[in-house]
Amino acid sequence: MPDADGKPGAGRMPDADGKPGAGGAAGRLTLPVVWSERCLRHDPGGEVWLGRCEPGTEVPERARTLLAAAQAAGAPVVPARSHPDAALAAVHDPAMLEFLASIWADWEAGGYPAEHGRTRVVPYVFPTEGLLAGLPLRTPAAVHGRAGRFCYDTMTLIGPGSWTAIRAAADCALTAAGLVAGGARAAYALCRPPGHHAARSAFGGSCYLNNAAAAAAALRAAGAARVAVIDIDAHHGNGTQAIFYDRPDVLYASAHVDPGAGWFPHYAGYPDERGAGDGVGANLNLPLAPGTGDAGWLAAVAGLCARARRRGADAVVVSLGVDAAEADPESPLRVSADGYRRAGELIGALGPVVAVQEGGYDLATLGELTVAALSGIESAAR
Ligand code: SP5
Ligand code: ZN
Repeated sequence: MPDADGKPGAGRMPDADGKPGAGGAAGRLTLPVVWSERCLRHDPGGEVWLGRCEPGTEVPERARTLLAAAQAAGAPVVPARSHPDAALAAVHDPAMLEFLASIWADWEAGGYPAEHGRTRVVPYVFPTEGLLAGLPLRTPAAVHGRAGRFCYDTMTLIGPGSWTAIRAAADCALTAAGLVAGGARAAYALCRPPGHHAARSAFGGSCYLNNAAAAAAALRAAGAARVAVIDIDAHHGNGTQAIFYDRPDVLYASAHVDPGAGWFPHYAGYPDERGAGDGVGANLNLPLAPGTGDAGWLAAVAGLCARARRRGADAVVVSLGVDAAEADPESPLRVSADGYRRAGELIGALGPVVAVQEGGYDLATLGELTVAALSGIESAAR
């Protein structure tokens, strides 16, 4: 296991398979990589998709691969510092924090793993608006009844190490935000699990706590008057959008595969979602057709950056998912590593950047893609 002390170890360099190392073509990195070994403790153990349990793509190996690639490119590794729950309560319902912290222990105490072979928390009843129809929201007596209280899909499972990793990922993002608030031009939070699908009181899409939103709120609390969240994950960050939807001080701007063409998160990410109340104009969605490729994707990223520049941003959080890439199994956007590097340059030119890892599921290329984006960011960040 790689240490959090910045020493690259033999045997985990990305060139072990004979390809050039990630530090070669994509460039060297000097920005700090904020990391916690605890991010590896979450093992969703698959995902229930369309009624069947499938292997799932949000696996611990993703984080190991990203860390090895960043270290091979020369980046120093900084251990995540633990932050108080108050930093999370800025963007999440404390009741959801309590749920996430305790549901595995309740599940285990209820005998679900030992007596029934249910090795992960999987919800089956969801208290939607239509189900409640105005009734008060009660707390179900059964743990399996409670399991869907905050979760909105069947793909976001919880196991024994999940909360440890979820909390560590948030600490990575908060630590990186602290480095940038303290004067660093850029920092990279190697968060796992990812976060941009998690809203104030709802989680799903392989996300539990919204790491990028927590970083943006921390930058605001540290004195940035305006923060821009630029989301280049292949999917729309419905959670981040929802958290900041009525706020003028945090721009949310995303380029993503068009939910109108049938893609997750299906219910959000449309171009007419422009913000509410004082936040009108501080939300920008640029949905893209499947198969878009570098030129169209980079034009959209430039559009996000233009909006950030126009509104003014003292600091930038980039939701850095590399699942828009050509080989990614979860999206059809077909962006190249060079496209990611150029997107990084566009974003880095906006100001100091906190890069927060989101998706990216092709283990063979996600390290190279992320290093490319980060090298673009740090070549331009001011
Ligand atoms: C953070 C992030 O990128 N979350 C993306 C979640 C999107 N997953 C929705 C689609 C799930 C279906 N996966 C099908 C792959 C074959 N098993
Ligand atoms: Zn994604």
